Amino acid sequence: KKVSIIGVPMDLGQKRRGVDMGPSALRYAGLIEEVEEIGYEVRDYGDLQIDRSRVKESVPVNLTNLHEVIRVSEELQKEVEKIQEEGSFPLLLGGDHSMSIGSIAGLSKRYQNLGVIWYDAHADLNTADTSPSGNIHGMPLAVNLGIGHPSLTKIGGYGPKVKPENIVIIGARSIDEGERALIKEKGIKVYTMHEIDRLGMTKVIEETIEYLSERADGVHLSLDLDGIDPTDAPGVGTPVIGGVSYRESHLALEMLAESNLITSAEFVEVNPILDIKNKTGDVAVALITSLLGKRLL
Ligand code: DIR
Ligand code: MN
Ligand code: MN
Ligand code: MN
Repeated sequence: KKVSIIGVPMDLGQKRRGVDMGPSALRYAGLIEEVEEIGYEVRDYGDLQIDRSRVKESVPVNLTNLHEVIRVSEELQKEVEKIQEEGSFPLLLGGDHSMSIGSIAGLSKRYQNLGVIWYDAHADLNTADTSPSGNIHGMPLAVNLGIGHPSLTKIGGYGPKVKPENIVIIGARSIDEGERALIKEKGIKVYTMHEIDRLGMTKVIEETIEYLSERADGVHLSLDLDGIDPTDAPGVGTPVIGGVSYRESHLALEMLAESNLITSAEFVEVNPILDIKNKTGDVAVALITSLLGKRLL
């Protein structure tokens, strides 16, 4: 059993500083040791380089820091492909969620039907036309569907990377108008907090596993820590009240571990500057170990 780790200290997909320290926070919280303890051979490839000097470059309207996001995405795509060739489980640490453009560009080359679980308070389905912020971290899922600026949707030389019917969004509670329209148009499966409250997390994950195992040949878990309630995960740039609890999230990831469905994962948007004594970093590491099969007994 092998896990390969890459940190992506990317913070250019949004406008607050601090999320670039996410990978350090997870390593500081004992990530490598904890994963080794479960019995994995861990390779830590360290962090990609982000060039902050490029923040003043001019970009198309409503696509903040586009050029550096493209460069990092291309680099991450290549690194992820290398890890997959090693037959190792890719575990990617963010960084803001724009990194998912590069990670999924690398991952999806291998699969005809890559499934994606998007665990997030947001849908990340904006484009430059619909985004209220111009922040690319609110756009990666649209980009992976092939919707958005061509310089992003064509990363890796192909696209779309993911089919709408192969996506499950879990934990959504802040959805913009353009995102709502896209969800309806494409028929994307979404468990908002309403469905999680009504059905319970057990049912939500059972259904998700059944749904994706019928159609996907690999499943990537893209977990934005802001999916979890801010009382349990305060160290995120865009906290939204009324989220999934720490316990429910553990349950979800333990059930996913048992299903053997997940073939790669990323844990993003940890911002240690906004955190309380690395609480969110600790939560992320605990959830990663659950996903990788840690059990109490
Ligand atoms: C908002 C916030 N929907 C946007 N998105 C965030 O800027 O597009 N995603 N925070 O994680
Ligand atoms: Mn997100
Ligand atoms: Mn593919
Ligand atoms: Mn989010």
